[in-house]
Amino acid sequence: MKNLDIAKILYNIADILELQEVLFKPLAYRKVALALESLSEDAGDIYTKGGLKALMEIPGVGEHIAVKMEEIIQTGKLKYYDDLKKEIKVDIEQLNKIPTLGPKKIKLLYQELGIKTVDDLEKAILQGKLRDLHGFGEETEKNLLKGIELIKTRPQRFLYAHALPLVQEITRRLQQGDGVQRVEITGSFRRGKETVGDLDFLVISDKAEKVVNLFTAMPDVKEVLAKGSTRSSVRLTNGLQVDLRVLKEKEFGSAMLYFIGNKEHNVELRKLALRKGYTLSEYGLFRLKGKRWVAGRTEDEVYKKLGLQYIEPELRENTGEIPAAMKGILPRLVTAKDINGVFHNHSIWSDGNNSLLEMAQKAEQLGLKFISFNDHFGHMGITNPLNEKRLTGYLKEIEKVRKKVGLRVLSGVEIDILKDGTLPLSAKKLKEFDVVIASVHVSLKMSEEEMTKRVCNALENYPLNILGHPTGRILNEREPMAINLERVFDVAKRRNVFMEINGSPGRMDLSGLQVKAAKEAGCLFALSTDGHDISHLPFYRLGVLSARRGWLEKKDLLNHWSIKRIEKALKE
Ligand code: DGT
Ligand code: CA
Ligand code: CA
Ligand code: ZN
Repeated sequence: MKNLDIAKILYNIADILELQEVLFKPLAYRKVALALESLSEDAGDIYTKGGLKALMEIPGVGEHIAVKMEEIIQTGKLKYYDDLKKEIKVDIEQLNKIPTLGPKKIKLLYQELGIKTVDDLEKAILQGKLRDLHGFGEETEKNLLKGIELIKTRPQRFLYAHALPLVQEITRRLQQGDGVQRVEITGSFRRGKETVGDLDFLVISDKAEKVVNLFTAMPDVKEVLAKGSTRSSVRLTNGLQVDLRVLKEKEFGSAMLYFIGNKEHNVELRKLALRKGYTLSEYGLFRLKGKRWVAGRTEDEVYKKLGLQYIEPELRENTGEIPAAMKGILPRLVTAKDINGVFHNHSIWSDGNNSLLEMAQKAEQLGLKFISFNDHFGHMGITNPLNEKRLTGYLKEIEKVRKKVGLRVLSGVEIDILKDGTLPLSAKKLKEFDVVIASVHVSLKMSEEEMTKRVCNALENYPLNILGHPTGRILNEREPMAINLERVFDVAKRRNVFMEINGSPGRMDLSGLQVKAAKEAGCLFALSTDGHDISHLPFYRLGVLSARRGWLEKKDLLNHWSIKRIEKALKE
């Protein structure tokens, strides 16, 4: 059982308990689930090393939950959960997957209409039964139907962050294989895409069959989809497909090129090869006449023969990287090492799990030189937002934290952009913060024209520093809101507002392609964790992937600048 699978069970337990009107417990389960989602160490390993005691050191885990985790780790099941499911008879797991449907609505649907399954829900909507319920209406019905359609037809893609621990584990296992010289992950994962359809591994070994056997025998494999002497595909217990190819050293570079892709990049490379008198395949670069092998051991060797600079995997999307590589003008991409600090962090002053001090200390441990706190300010009830009354205490505590840590602590808020494009604090008040992030959180469904005006209005009329998660998308759950980003980029540039690259695994907002467009429009960027827990702070590394996919160099990112220069830029 992976941390994420355990987390899912805990989330579902929380939802069922909420249906049963149990108080407090749901919150406790959700808290642990959240911590598990971003824990870098496997809970199973933690348990093996230190038993129940060690589990209880995971944030939020008390004895009761630790015992349940122990059962899940040991048996892969939890009797308490199975009993709860039988008791309640509501298919929480499936209903939860419908975008816009959360535990509160599921509960209401069950109590008022006895809805237990996705099919029940679809029937009830088609019979028009939902529109009279409190908090529902024809609009909600339409959205739910769309959501049902979506989960029925959409092949689920996996979040990069959720695939990451699996990639690490599979790599480790393959490296132990007989005669294995090298293991590389390729495909969309290697390109740093925010979601992946499947995983693609390449291995160099002269004992291909043994490697294939090792691969199909991994403990997480649920089903072997294909198995040959040098290749295989499997499905893991969590549903993710993993492909493997075992190769010889001589073809490794050309195979890397082919499997890192993307397809459109590959097609362009082949065309270029043909123009230069070669053919390019996954097996190598060959002379067109006589088919003599020319190159293929390394990617660099193939790019060189084609007259190209080496192209970083994140750029291989056929969005202009090949002509740029021909001219030798590819950007020198930013790396995680270039990041000196992170923006957009929450604490228990709004909806975070940790205190300001805990967050700042963790950032310091990670080697960061600054952290910016941006607790919610606005009207969204669920996030326990700050208000004018609580601001004084918040700022005072930030002042205290400053004296206890060695890194620079920036004060700020994440403030709601209201429906009419105004903010719930005056421009004068906003100037008292080091960093003001403004984001859209409520009334997401507006026409493109209205939403664009709303956001531009905020950019024009207030002293903002960063536009938070500019599209509002939630991966696999919520589509980006309708907004004309070109117009937003123009205004942001003119008003010196940085565009956010939000590294929260489920957001990744802006996307790499949008970052590229914003850069072309002249914008600068602030990379953020959107951290709600100390375990979220390392998420800035995901943001770095989007920055790289957006062709950013270190000069484009506020996070790389010196503190002095950052503070000066934020005042402008
Ligand atoms: P995914 O898995 O949907 O997130 O996206 P990818 O890019 O990982 O796609 P996948 O797994 O189907 O294929 C892995 C790589 O293989 C892909 O990045 C490029 C290459 N590839 C796949 N199909 C073709 C093709 O029809 N032509 C060429 N030239 N390359 C292909
Ligand atoms: Ca893939
Ligand atoms: Ca694949
Ligand atoms: Zn936000």
